[in-house]
Amino acid sequence: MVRLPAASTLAPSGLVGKEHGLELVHSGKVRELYADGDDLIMVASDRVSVYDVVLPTPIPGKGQVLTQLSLWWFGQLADVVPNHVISGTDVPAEWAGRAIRCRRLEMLPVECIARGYLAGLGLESYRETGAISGLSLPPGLEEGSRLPSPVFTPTTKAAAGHDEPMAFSEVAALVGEGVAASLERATLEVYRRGAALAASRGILIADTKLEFGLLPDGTLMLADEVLTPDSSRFWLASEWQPGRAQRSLDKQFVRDWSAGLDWDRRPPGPAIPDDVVAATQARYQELFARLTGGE
Ligand code: PZK
Repeated sequence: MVRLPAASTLAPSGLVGKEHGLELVHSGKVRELYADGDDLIMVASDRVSVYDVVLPTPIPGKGQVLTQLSLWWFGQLADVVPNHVISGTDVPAEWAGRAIRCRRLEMLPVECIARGYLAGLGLESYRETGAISGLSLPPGLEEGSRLPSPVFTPTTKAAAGHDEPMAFSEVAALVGEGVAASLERATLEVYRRGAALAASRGILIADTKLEFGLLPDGTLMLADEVLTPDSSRFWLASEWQPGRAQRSLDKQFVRDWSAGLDWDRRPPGPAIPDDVVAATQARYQELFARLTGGE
């Protein structure tokens, strides 16, 4: 069994920042993770990435919207699988609204992806082999097509470079047969429940990436963020049209604007103009209101 590293071994000390008296244990493209005693505090920034490049201009309010959306989904899905959330309010005041106090888990080294529509790497795999993660799909599907039923397409968690697809047997070899089966079940059930709820509000969730961890007693817990536009592809149902690339509900303004620039999609990215920032900000807020509204 893999032992949970002590907080001080998660990142080499001397390289970690100290802010608010908390130790920075992980810095992602758009989020930071701090240790607070036995707990972790996950902080979402307003940074935005397109084509895997973080742009120099923040989208004000993005971190708050994604944090509140994730908290809302954790609540909606709590009967499917328990989650790592301790509190969305008991966080340092400067991060109020965009941070979550979480339980520290033994994270499982698998990116758990569920796909209900053909896009991204799932589309590439289907075009090359007619299958995704070893699961044969019917012929004649197009970009954006809905799959006959959602599929579990786990990948490795590469520290650097690209995540590689994993067969179910490879997941089982890493985490054990029982945990692997639980990961597949929980991933597909979270996706089905989330996609059905979103669809009832005019939003399609094409795919989503989930991360899980274990409590010391072996209980499987949903961790990280859940069903946010940074972890999932959201499409407007009214615009959905298989056979072409679908418009991303959140970042389309940024993508459309950047497509007209002389930028090779390598860092550093270009600064985003005010009108594109404002339109993108409005998109995030609209997405949140649509999904969570009408409670
Ligand atoms: C954990 N990440 C990803 C990287 C972030 C997040 N509950 C947990 N217990 C232990 N470890 C993690 C979690 C969670 N969630 C998550 N890395 C470790 C990550 C960078 C920034 F906000």
